[in-house]
This record gives sequence, C-alpha cells and structure tokens, in this order.
Amino acid sequence: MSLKLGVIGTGAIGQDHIRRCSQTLLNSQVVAVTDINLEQAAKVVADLQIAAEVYPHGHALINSPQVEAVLVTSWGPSHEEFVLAAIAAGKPVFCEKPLAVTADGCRKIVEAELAHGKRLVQVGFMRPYDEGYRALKRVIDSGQIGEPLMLHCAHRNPRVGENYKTDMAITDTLIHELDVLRWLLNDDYVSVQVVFPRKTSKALAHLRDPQIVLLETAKGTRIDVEVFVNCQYGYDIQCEVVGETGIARLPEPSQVQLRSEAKLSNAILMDWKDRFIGAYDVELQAFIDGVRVGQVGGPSAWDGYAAAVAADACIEAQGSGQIVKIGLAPRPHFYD
Ligand code: NAI
Ligand code: ISE
Repeated sequence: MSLKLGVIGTGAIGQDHIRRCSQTLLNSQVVAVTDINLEQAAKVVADLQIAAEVYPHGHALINSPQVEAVLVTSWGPSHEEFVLAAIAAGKPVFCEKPLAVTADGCRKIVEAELAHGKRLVQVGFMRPYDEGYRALKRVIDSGQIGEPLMLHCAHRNPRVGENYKTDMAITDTLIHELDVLRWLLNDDYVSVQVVFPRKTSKALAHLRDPQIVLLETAKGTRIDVEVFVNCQYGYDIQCEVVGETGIARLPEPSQVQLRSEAKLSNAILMDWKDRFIGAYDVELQAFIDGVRVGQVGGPSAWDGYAAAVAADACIEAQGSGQIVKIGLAPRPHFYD
C-alpha cells in the first residue's frame, strides 16, 4: 500500500517534492495539498494530474484521516507550527530546512518529540544523501588523509531575489553546511566569526554579499565557508578537507566534458534543484520507506536544533564581527 502524503506549501520545492513523490519514488501517493495561495495549490494538482484534495489550511490537512504523513514545504517561519501540530497528531513529518527559524523553536520540537517517545521528524537536509558527500565521508572515515585539520568550503548561488536578506545567508543558505559538516566530521561547533569582504556590485543595496563564515569545532578543526549568493556564473558547492596526510575534495557533479572551438570545458549547473536531484530523491524515499516500517530516520529534530544553535551564533557574529561561542547541550540518548 502506498503511503498517503499531505503537502503543506506548493511553491518551488513543494512542487518538486509533489512531482517526485507522485512520479519518481516508490510507494507514495500525494492525497492532500495546501498553501496560503489556494489557487496555486489547485493549479499544481491540475498540472501534475494527481488525485489530491486541496485543503483550506495546514491544520485541516494534518488532522485529516486521509493523511498518514506530512511534508512541510512552506516558508521557514511556518515550519515550527506545522511540525508541532503533526507531532501532536502523532503523524510522521518531513520538514524542509530550516526545522524552525530559531534554536528555541527547534528546541520546542525536540521536546515535543521526546514527550511523544518515538521519532516522527525527518529534516530536509539532503546533503548527507548526496553521493559526492557520502564518498567524501567514506574517505575521511577510512583514515586515508589522517585527521581532518581544515576545511575550505564555498556555497555559491548565481543570484537571489529581493526578499533575501543578509541573515538568510545563514538561515537559508549556510544552514546546509552547518548540518552536513557536523555529519561529515562527526563533530560539533564551538565558535564562529563572520567577516565581510568587499561587497559585490551585483547584490542589492540591502544585502551584504559575499560573507566568510569561520567555524571552529570541538576537536579543533577550522572551517571557512564562503557564502556568495550573487556569484552570477553558477550554482557551485565546494568542500575541500585538508587532513594530516592528504586532501580530499567533494567531487564535481558529473557533466559531459566538451572539446569544441579550441576549448576544453565542463558545464556548471545553475540550479540547486539539478545539483541535488539525486539526493532529494534518496532522502524522500528514505522517509517514505522509514514511515512504512515505523522507523523514521535521517537528519533528526536534534540535527535541526544543532544547526539552528550554530545559526543563531552566526547571526550574532554577523552583527558584532566578534568570535561568538556556540554552546550545544549534550545530545539526548533518544537521538543516538
Ligand atoms: P517558495 O516561496 O517558492 O514556496 C513557499 C510556499 O509556501 C509558497 O507557495 C507560500 O505561499 C507557502 N506558504 C507560506 N506560508 C504558508 C502557510 N502558513 N501555510 C501554507 N503555505 C504557506 O519557497 P521554496 O523555495 O519552495 O522554499 C520552501 C522551504 O523549502 C523553505 O523553508 C526553504 O528554505 C526550503 N528549501 C529547501 C531546499 C533544499 O535544498 N533542501 C531548496 C529550496 C527551498
Ligand atoms: C535555498 O533555500 C536552498 O536550500 C538552496 O539549497 C541554497 O543553495 C539556497 O541558497 C537557498 O536559498
């Protein structure tokens, strides 16, 4: 039997996830959708030719007996409310990043899940499902480059819209590194500083872009992440791990190498949807399979909380220019 899913939020990633759950993945069926823009929700149902009911709001969808599990793909500030409602209804919930826009919000979700007594939440951090990051982790874990000492990373988007503010470079963009680098290194962050290089003329007046985020982990590994969201040339994710005896780099997504007109070239992708398409498929199939056997896994509410604690410190560091401590409480055994 297919898992009956309800999707809250039919914008860019909502549509993408509805398409993949309806057309690409196994054992899932989208039976309910909603959005504050109900016309858009109805249009998505019609365009994708799925038999899904449009609900008036997220709470009606969560509490519908038709819905067995919930996907939250609405704007970040609405995530906390919907995830808490899904936990209260005892329904598994896949929530796009960020789990909540503040660490306090994530903490409430962790506490609600602990009180429920069983994992219900998977956070949409897809990078741990990306083949390239998985290969990089295998090399680190094998000991082939010794202990990781430094990481040089970049998160570049071609451009962003006018609603994108300076703090979103942390909560919307860097949040992926804040999650995946903890997972890659099996370590937690202890401090952060944010520095701003010369501003690009391609960014709108209100946005400070690029930024360099300097993190330190509990084991003493130093990480620099360049966040540059108006780089123009492509969607480019880089990660280089410098170890004691060697260096390991995140592989480039595979593209045809072209010899033409006296040039040797490789295309660079322009869109996050294409760069991580395989990872999105695998993360959601894992959620569906997990729910069907009663075992939700993958990035947890605790991982969402840990990333949010670091994000809060990064935002403070953006404002002060100082080194800010990152204090994460010990992880409850529930999340081991
Ligand atoms: P979007 O703006 O294209 O779509 C968001 C949709 O949510 C809109 O249609 C809006 O009307 C709807 N919405 C807002 N509040 C709502 C509410 N209270 N109830 C119902 N619907 C509501 O944004 P996008 O790009 O689809 O992002 C959505 C979420 O997914 C964000 O949290 C974003 O950070 C995350 N995201 C994750 C990505 C990833 O790589 N994992 C990539 C892109 C987005
Ligand atoms: C977007 O919301 C994403 O999650 C993308 O993966 C990220 O690259 C982009 O900066 C965010 O705005």
